[in-house]
Amino acid sequence: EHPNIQWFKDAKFGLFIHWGLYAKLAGEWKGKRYYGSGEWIMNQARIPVAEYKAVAQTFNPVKFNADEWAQLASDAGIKYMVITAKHHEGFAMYNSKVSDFNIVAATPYKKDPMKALAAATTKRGIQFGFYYSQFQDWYEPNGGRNTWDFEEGKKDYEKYYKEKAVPQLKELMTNYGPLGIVWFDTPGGMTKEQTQAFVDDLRKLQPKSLFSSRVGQGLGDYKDFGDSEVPSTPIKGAWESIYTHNDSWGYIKHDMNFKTPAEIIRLLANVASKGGNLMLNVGPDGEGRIPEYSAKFLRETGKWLDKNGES
Ligand code: FUL
Repeated sequence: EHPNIQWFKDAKFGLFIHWGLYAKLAGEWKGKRYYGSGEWIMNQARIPVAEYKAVAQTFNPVKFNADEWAQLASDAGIKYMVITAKHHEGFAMYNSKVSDFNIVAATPYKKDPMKALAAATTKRGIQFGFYYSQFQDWYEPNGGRNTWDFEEGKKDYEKYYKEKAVPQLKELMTNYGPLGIVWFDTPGGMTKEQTQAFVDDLRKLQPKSLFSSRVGQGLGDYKDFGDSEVPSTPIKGAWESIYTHNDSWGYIKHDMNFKTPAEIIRLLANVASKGGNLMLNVGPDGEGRIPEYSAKFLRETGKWLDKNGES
């Protein structure tokens, strides 16, 4: 068991945030609408890297306000926040020296929102963490799963890990203070030995951070179930269920299927009764705003938790 697991076991409620260039596209590409998993639009629409890259020039989330987001989380009774530092699209939402495809170097916004968010959450006693897509990277010739620009047979995954994924993870684990969680996702084909070496290397930087189970090979510090899955019976040990507030992780402007406060509370109660945490996702838009219904329903959830002594 990880020596720092207790806060996680007690947490019950986390906030997941999917935010990247896909938020700017908002579920639409060249007049065609997509539904579900807005963060997959580059893949769904087979958008060539050269065209996707240009989206960055229009990404200017001037409405982003770290204190508002962290205060919302706090009002909702949330104890930890995990945000996408880099999703499968390969775009770093922070100031990265490793790749120019990042919010500071490639957008008119030019600022690092993660710095402000790390500070705003820490100030409110919320554990802060990063999601990082360690294998899938559709922007890189050697990253996982872009087969529309790059030939699978020519990929050198080792090179991608060595030159992008590991150095970026090291930046994230060095420049943003203590992280509660590093949330890995969709492991590639690394063997157990390779995964162990990868984990050991990163652990040195932040021995107190918890690693999600999607690092692969059973080497995470707690268990994540599938997307939108609650186990049918109580489970011992530390674990988490992940759900999104509407039907997509990343922002889609034509998705209004938000769970009501009553539905969120039922979900929380179901997960808690089986001994786990619920990490509920919101998808801020390309301007940097959390959707109005997410903010409203999260606040109402928080009020209910307050009144019923659960928080
Ligand atoms: C999945 C990803 O592929 C989705 O885009 C999303 O991030 C979800 C939480 O995990 O595996």
